[in-house]
Amino acid sequence: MSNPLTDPATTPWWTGAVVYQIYPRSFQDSDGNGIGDLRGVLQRVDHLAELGVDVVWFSPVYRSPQDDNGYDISDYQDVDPLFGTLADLDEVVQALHERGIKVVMDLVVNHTSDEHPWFVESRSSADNPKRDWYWWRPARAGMQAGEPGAEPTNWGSFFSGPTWAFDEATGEYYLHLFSRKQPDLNWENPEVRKAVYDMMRWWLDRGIDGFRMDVINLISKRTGPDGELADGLVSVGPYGDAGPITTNGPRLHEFLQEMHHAVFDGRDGELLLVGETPGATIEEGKLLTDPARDELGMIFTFEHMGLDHGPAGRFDIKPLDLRELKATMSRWQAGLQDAGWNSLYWENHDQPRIVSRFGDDGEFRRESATMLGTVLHLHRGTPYVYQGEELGMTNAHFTSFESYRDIESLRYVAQARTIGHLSDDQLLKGLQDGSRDNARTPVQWDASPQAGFTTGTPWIAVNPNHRSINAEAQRADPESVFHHYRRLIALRHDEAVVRFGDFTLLLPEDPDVYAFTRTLGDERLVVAANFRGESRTVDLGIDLHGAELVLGNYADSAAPESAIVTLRPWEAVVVRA
Ligand code: ISL
Repeated sequence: MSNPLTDPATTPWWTGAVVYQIYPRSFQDSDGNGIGDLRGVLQRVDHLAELGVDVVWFSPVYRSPQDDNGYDISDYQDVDPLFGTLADLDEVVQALHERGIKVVMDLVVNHTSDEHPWFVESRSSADNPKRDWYWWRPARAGMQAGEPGAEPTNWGSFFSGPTWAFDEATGEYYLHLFSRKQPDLNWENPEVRKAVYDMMRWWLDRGIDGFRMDVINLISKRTGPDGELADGLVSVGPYGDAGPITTNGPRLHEFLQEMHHAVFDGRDGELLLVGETPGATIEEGKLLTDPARDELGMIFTFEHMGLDHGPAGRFDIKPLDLRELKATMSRWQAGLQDAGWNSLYWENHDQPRIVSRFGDDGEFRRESATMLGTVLHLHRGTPYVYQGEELGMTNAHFTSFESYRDIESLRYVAQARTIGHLSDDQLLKGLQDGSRDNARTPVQWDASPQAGFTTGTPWIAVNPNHRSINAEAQRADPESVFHHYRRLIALRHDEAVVRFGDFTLLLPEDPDVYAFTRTLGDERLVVAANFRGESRTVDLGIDLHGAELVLGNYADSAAPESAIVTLRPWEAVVVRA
């Protein structure tokens, strides 16, 4: 059986697209206040056009108290003054559209800000008409509301601490899976769903081209029972794991189909709809992305992002076992081969930089960054490039706690300190490896003091390595990470086999080499990549005599002459054979 999404006659445009994620706060500042903004984006649209991306996804620019850098929204239909105005956004959208680049907005509707008028009303009294728009619950049976341990369940939040906040005025608790300033919306209430759909239609009518849906598989959830203790989402602290109980709830597919019919009908295929779905299995992935089901176009999965997590999660990073990465990626390739669609990513605003994580951000930074890009972009699916990934930007390598800004990191440190079993050195190491701030340092445009990001003081420090790693230098160097990403993006546009070809993993047991084929009719590409800083020779089992080099990441890359292939440190080759 072949996947209907791979039929060139009917496939939607986004199966051939590459998406670029902008985290506006860190992209480009235009007014010197140290925070990136929309007029800053206008200054850099040509960078995006030169890179050749098809879509820009904007992390939230809506009105927000910025407790979680905009993922806490107090007005879905306005732009926060930090970032500019709705008119600025219209200008950015127009400038991108003029360059053939579509625009996807972040949709954060599992929760709002506690300063959103809906929540302000909801908390105002127990009989307010909007009370039921959020999850209000009394204290645990037999306990005094507000007392330690009286929360309705024992759950720990994604950002440390409990998921229930006590509200003195009405004596009840509200649910917040993220920070206490991010109360969860109650999707069981049809008025909530209607309000969300109306807002989504308003954005589409303004001319945007799709949505990236934040933690969309949390919208249908159970509110009990207690979760398992230890090794949960937050492994430090006395809290239970809410994950399995609040993820992929019983009405998820019903809600998404309802949303699809209420908002997307009549625009089918025109919109890029990508859901962020932590914890989704392949079975879930198929249900969510099979076009016949009218839910989403594709999802962000998390399995590959957890492979280097130790027992204590993202702040407990261990070396990657490449065999596990290959197994995970190829299971998803196979799982959605006949129905559904993968999104492909190494980075986003929540993840450490890939070159520091799976590559080598020192001696072989250029080689490993280009190798990692090659491997990802040669899979079937829609690739996402996170700002700075196309420059091979590295982790922040901050040496003091004071440099960190992210609420998740700060609250983790605070909680860990109250428990006290980790030393400051261990805690700092955890942040250096795992903090979301690694992805949030300003984009490195040039070698000037603030990397061309701002004329003021940036809200988070610029990485000092911008003096050598920056867009200006890379534009002038044909071997740079930037030009390699340009070639990868062009390859997807030019080669149907990259867009549609079937995926077959080679050498699953090799600990160092990631190799696979992509096949479409008589066309075959062979991809081989070395994840080590030493040369490796492997037998691919495919005769490459006469093969043609499609792409390599060394200036003198050449097509191998036989099945025996020698790859230099972090080398990647793509050949037609
Ligand atoms: O990075 C994480 C915490 O370890 C993830 O679990 C993350 O919280 C999860 O992927 C959800 O992320 C999204 O929703 C969050 C927001 O903080 C993230 O930035 C966003 O991508 C709440 O809106």
